Amino acid sequence: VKMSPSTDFAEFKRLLEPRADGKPNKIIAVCGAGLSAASGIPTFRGAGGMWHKYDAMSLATPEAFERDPLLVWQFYHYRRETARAAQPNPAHKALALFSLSTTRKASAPNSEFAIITQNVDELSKRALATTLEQHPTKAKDIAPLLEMHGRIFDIQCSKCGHVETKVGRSQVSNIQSLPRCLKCSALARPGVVWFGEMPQHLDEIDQLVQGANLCLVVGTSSTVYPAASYASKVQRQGGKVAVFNLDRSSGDMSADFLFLGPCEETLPKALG
Ligand code: BJW
Ligand code: ZN
Repeated sequence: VKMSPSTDFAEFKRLLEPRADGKPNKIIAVCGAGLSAASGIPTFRGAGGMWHKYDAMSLATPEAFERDPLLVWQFYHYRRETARAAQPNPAHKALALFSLSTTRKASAPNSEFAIITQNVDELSKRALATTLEQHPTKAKDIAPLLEMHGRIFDIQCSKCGHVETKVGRSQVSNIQSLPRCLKCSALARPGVVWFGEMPQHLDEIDQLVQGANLCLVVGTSSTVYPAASYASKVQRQGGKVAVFNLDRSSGDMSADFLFLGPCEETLPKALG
């Protein structure tokens, strides 16, 4: 019989202690929209997942873009401006500090770490950049950060796939003003991954999931695949799972640890 998940931080921290066999603990964090909620970025499902009268999920699809590219661009333009104005919160900062082997070794000596995020807002990257200014670190001592659903600031050609990063503010007032591909001049779209499309960095992610013996599941409803499958995969190979979520989420009763509450409070406590 499986016991219900532990809620004990001290017991969780024992998972971060060096292993008896001398091998490093291999830790991954699988993150979702709840990680950025405290930064003022609305989540997709439940309260906050609405834009004007539209459900966010119905606009984040290839079909919606084909039907009404102007509407979809206006939705993404709004979300870009929200993300641009937002600041990383204490949960992003805790993950960033945990991403540098120099700062991680205080709480998790002899460990490896990687962040797999479904978020497209680049707040994890910005938190890492700030942390690196405060703790200059060699490149090899920085944990990988894999943005599997792309980046909201990228634009991608809907025809040839060409991607431009760090593009300025786009004009989205009418269909003629929408961004176009610099290579083939076809209509461009946001550089994010929609349903039915292949998430990014899947080979590297699969390697990390396969090697992991601890999976932190942070602020995700765990309803979107393949991200939703990583925790159970880690558990099947003998690893542990710790869920950090404001509310109940899919599969959380199978977790080894369940920290219900805002992750901007629980993560710094667990990883600090
Ligand atoms: C807090 C908090 C606080 C609030 N603190 N917590 C297997 C089974 C069934 C279906 C499939 C399957 N495999 C694939 C599919 C199809 C499909 C899928 O998953 N469908 C499901 C709906 C059933 N998946 C795909 O199509 C994916 N591609 C794919 O599978 O390719 C083929 C493939 C083949 C083989 C191997 C691998 C792949 C692509 C999925 C793309 C998802 N795209 C979106 C939009 C991105 C662009 C954009 O930003 O607009 O990604 S949809 C949306 O959902 C977005 C998110 O990244 C994603 C996940 O949402 P998330 O982050 O979990 O947010 P919420 O809102 O759901 O949850 C927030 C949580 O935070 C809640 O739990 C709150 O309680 C919590 N919270 N405040 C802590 N302060
Ligand atoms: Zn093109």
